[in-house]
Amino acid sequence: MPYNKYPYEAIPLKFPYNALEPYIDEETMHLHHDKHYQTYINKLNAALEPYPYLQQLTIDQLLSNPAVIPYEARLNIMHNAGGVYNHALFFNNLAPAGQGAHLPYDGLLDEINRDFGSFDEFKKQFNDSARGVFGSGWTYLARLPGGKLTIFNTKNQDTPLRFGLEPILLLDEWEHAYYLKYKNERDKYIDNMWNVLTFNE
Ligand code: MN3
Repeated sequence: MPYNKYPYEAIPLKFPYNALEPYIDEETMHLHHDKHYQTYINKLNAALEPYPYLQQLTIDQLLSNPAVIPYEARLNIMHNAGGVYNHALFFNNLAPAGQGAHLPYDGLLDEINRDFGSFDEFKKQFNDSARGVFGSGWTYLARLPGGKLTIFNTKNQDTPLRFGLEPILLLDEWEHAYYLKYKNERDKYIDNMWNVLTFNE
């Protein structure tokens, strides 16, 4: 993912805060982007401040190789770097309904058909996986080192990078992502998100 290095800054949304209505409301987008994501940015910068050599690494390098981080700082840096990374990717794979690529582009569609049978079957498996997230976490579509696609969940702010996987699409299942609008109806949020999830080549 093309992303800036330390000191990190929040990447602005590519669309107005109300552009995902009625699927995601404007207040949720403000809180999610300007407060939650920004807090991860602030905490990551603070956590990296004492470590000049870690500041030289990209966020992908940090997340792919936690062993380079001193043990006493590792959990905190991995949590906040994961929060920055996951949210940057998540906001980048959203677009207003009717804009952006809400269906996979040709090459990816071929891979999805190959590995899941069809796009509808892929969505069904992704939704099933998302419904299985217990507590706070994410559901990912990612590419394994051999090229095969896979769907899996991560806990808290974990990312697939340390397993050598290439992220393609992800869905935020933390309550802050949906609770204002959907309350306890997380399944409805998951279904509705297909109107605004977008595939980037
Ligand atoms: Mn979130």
